[in-house]
Amino acid sequence: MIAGRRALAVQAGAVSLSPMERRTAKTFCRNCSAHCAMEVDVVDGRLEGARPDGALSPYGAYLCPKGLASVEFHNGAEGRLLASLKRGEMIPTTQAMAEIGDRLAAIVAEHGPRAVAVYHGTGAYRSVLGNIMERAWVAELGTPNFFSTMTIDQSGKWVSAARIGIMASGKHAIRDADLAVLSGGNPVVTHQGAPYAVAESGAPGRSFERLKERGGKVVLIDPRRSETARYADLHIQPKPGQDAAIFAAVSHAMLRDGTWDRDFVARHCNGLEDLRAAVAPFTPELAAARADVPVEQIETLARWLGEAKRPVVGSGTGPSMSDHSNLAETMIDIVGLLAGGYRRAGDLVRNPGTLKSKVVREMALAPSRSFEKAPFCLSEPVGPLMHEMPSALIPREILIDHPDRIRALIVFGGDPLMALGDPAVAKPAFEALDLLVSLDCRMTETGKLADYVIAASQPFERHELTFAADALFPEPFAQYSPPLVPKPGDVVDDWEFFWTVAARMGLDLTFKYWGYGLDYASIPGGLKLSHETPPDPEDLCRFLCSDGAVTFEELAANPGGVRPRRDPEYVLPAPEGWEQKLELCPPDVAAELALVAEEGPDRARLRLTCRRVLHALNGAFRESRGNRRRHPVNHAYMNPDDMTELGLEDGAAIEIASAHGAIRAFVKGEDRLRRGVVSMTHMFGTLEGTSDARAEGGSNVGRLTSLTEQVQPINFMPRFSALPVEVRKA
Ligand SMILES: Nc1nc2c(c(=O)[nH]1)N[C@H]1C(S)=C(S)[C@@H](COP(=O)(O)OP(=O)(O)OC[C@H]3O[C@@H](n4cnc5c(=O)[nH]c(N)nc54)[C@H](O)[C@@H]3O)O[C@H]1N2
Ligand SMILES: Nc1nc2c(c(=O)[nH]1)N[C@H]1C(S)=C(S)[C@@H](COP(=O)(O)OP(=O)(O)OC[C@H]3O[C@@H](n4cnc5c(=O)[nH]c(N)nc54)[C@H](O)[C@@H]3O)O[C@H]1N2
Ligand code: SF4
Ligand SMILES: [Mo]
Repeated sequence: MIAGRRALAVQAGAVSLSPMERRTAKTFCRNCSAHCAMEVDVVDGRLEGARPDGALSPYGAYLCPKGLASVEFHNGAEGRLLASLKRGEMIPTTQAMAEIGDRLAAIVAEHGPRAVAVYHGTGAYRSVLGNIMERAWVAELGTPNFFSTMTIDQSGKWVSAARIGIMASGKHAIRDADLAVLSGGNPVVTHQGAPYAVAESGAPGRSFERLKERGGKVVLIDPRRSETARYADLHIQPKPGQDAAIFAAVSHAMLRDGTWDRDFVARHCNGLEDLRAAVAPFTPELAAARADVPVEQIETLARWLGEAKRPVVGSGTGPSMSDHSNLAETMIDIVGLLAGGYRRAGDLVRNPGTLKSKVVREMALAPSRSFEKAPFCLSEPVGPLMHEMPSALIPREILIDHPDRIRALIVFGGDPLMALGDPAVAKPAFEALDLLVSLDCRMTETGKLADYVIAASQPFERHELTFAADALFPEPFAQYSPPLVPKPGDVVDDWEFFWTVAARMGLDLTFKYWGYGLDYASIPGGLKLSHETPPDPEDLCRFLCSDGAVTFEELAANPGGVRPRRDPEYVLPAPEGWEQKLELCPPDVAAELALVAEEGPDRARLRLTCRRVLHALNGAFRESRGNRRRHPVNHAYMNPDDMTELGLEDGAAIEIASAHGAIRAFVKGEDRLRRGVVSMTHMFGTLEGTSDARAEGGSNVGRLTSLTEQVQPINFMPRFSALPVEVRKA
């Protein structure tokens, strides 16, 4: 413990009770892992207004529209489940959990633990205790079938790490960088920032402004002149699906000009000459022609990367969802390595972690190639990435004729039938399950098919810690929030569901401080829970603080959060004799580069690209009145010149067809888009849709995507962006 050198920034009198039962409580928003600090008014046990709390937050006073609306969402703006359901009929939640426990026990007794799978959706990430209890249960059960949205999101980044390795010192913090290069992400809308994309999650615009005030530059690569583009000194607006070629060409130019960081690369990387040979065909001219951008832009990007002292290179979902997504993400990482965009021994560690502190060293961690190792999927000879199996294989792992196939699926805070796309493949598989459970605060398309829907509590009703943001905050900070209002109706906390089901199955769980990259079962220690007495959630939070720079008691006494003031910490050198290296050009990467080099020009006239909306979070919040007014449907945005060419007027009903399916939608002109792009948000509409997108609240773009064709090797990532489509008047 570092209690000796800890001085606390204390926030006094945060909760004030008045005789009218009106109080202001300090808490934090859990709609995404930025965890922005906020104040909410609690009036007679009900939440009223919310406002940002800048007193201690490392982002300053900030709430995005989703944060500002979180009280409205909490109060049921989009219809909330207050009771659990068994095939559409109300059932007491306790009884439903007992029945589920018994069914699972019987399935495991007959078929073994592999028959049980979980899908961990976006909602699950905001449930700290639920998240860990779920992993404790999966580990105790012994099933390898852990799926999450990550493998239908940006697991190209995990593939890259598994193939080239990980630089343990991490990228430069935005607060230290002098050049930020971001491909295919729009943090100003999505608040998705470091470690993968480039920006801070909270107040992302401010992080770009500060960088520019310091004289730094921002480069954005996006077919759309997005909201983030307003900060870009250089905006490259390519055809979608060309990131692998663009970043291979940037590598080519840096190697050609001798501007790569020789010292860093020599110390930490193998395979430079193999990389040079593999990217030789990717001249800036070739990439510029493929992507249909001026060649000077690629040259400028390469030059700036060569000149920058502290560049940081990253990406959002664009490259992860398009053609050659694994290669694209790998080449983006390679450019970051060539530019030396990682912290060195002696660099300041701005946030060493508060709930869990870590020592940061300048050292390479060799590629794990975990996907080549057991346990393998049944339907494909592929193993896990970061201890997870590819979500796109869920339908095949259910339908395969094998004694170990998946028979029960627990969906935690997600809507996989919408998220996976290709309902023609996914829906029959979900229907073939012996048991499908959805644990959610509202009804989803997957929930409609489930045997049981368990009504979950919402964040302001639970005990929670800033666990997900602990390493992401730009400065050390932690906050704890007890429940602010009681749970309504017959809802349970997510952790209670997993604990209760485990207890019914006779499993004693061990509650541990888990983090990405760790195999839960191998984490030493933990809090042993009995299956007889439910744990006290406050004790669970106390346990999560037991190793940190602040104690639970300090957090509980300071509801506005705690910023541990500590001596500055610096990156340490690698341990003596450390020999692990990163691999810049493993054979599979070289082979994929050769394949892309041989491709002809892109002949697709239109490609559908992914995008997100400011006021919703994938499928969540979409049904609120405000969002229904803002987004009665998910419009198909197109460049007005493309619309003129197709004879389409603003608002016209159109049919969008891909090689896999067709949907009806409404078109809207957007001159921010380059030509040749149809830009549309996912998770709108109903699963299978009909001809009336207006009546169904939009169109399910997942009906245009495929779970079996054009999927990537290794993670089976479907093509959700840069998908060739045709558009005609409906
Ligand atoms: N408000 C809001 N916030 C969210 C979400 C939400 O739904 N709403 N969702 C959350 C989730 S789950 C995630 S994963 C994150 C995602 O966060 P982001 O990655 O920032 O999400 P998008 O806004 O979809 O940004 C993707 C960008 O990539 C561009 N693009 C598409 N195809 C390509 C391509 O081939 N190459 C390049 N270079 N660019 C391309 C698109 O035009 C778009 O601007 O956001 C999270 N935050
Ligand atoms: N075509 C296409 N498909 C895509 C994408 C795309 O861009 N294009 N994007 C992909 C990406 S990046 C993602 S992340 C996935 C999203 O896929 P999912 O995560 O499966 O979908 P969401 O709609 O985010 O589901 C989150 C659910 O969590 C619930 N929830 C919220 N809070 C809580 C809570 O505290 N507890 C519980 N138990 N539930 C809660 C919400 O009500 C909501 O139903 O979709 C993927 N699919
Ligand atoms: S950025 Fe995330 S945590 Fe912050 S207010 Fe918006 S949704 Fe909430
Ligand atoms: Mo996502």
